[in-house]
Amino acid sequence: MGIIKDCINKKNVDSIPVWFMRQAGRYLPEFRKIRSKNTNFINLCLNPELSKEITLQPLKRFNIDAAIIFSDILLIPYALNQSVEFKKNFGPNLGFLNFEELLKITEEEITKKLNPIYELIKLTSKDEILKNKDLIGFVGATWTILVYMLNRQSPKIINKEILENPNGKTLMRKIIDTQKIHIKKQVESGASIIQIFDSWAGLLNEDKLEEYIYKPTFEIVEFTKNLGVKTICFPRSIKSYKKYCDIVKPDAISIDYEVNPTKIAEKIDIPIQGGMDPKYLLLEEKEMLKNAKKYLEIFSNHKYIFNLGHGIMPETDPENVKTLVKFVKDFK
Ligand code: 1CP
Repeated sequence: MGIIKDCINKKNVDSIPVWFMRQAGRYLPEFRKIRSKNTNFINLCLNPELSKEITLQPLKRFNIDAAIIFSDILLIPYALNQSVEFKKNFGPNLGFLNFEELLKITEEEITKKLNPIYELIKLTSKDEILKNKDLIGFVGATWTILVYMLNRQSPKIINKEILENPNGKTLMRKIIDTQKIHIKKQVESGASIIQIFDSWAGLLNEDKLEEYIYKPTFEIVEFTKNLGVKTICFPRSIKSYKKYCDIVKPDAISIDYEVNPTKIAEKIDIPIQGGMDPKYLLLEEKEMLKNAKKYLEIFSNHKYIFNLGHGIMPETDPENVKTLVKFVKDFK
């Protein structure tokens, strides 16, 4: 257990807690080396030894406070027997859905398929390097998973096929049940925090938020709280973070880089995470640190976890990440 959890529990901490979304992955040469030998991404996620190695790679380089498990939100469609492939320069490509078959899939079948992830968490949580640090497990939010499963690739806009799909409601219920199974197993295996990624929250209009975002996410947050574990929600580009927090009641909220941090600091009392635009890590050191300072100062009277407003970009130089972490850790 580490200072990220302490911060979410509103305890005082000696330094600003810091970790990065997508910290384990594409920008690290040691990741790319493993990835080049493992062309099937899902199989790599289901290899506990290699996934553990990738999970810990950023902790070997940087003085960060948490590891996030190397996995993917699309392992839920995979567990529900939808094929998932990653095509170069295209992104995820999902197979056709067989609704009747999908509804018959049992908890035992799901946990059997995802068991390597739980093995990865068991192996990783025991590692010395995570002493006094957090191990973050995660799921994609119901809405984001629903979009990938029905659209079968990254969405650009939300069309009628998604919102008016005759099987949509039943599929949502199956996704929620699967998320609960997956969260419970991650927690039992040693995940100390659960982050919920709603990457496509910004694509929905206000009138659809209740049904597709607030209701299912509240249920998942409540379920996770009852397991005794804190949740961080990242409803990327949602119209109102304040309303989201009031309704969904996450333990901490991760903000994107387009939202005005000063307004967020004024309106929201719960611990806040993130915000800085990942593109600043591609700029000169001075520009990058100036922007980091902005966030640190705005949230200086808040419980704040330093992170970005979206994942680290593949073009990022790991040395810049190192400089940024040192700056955050030395900030008083
Ligand atoms: O080709 C490769 O080498 C694979 C790239 C990659 C990696 C490293 C993918 C494919 N997923 C991951 C790991 C991953 N994904 C992690 C663990 C590593 C870490 O964060 O340090 C996590 C937490 C995710 C979460 C994830 N996957 C999200 C939510 C966060 C976000 O970025 O919005 C989403 C939307 C996905 C789907 C996904 N998986 C991979 C890609 C390229 C995508 C996004 C595609 C798209 O834009 O729709």
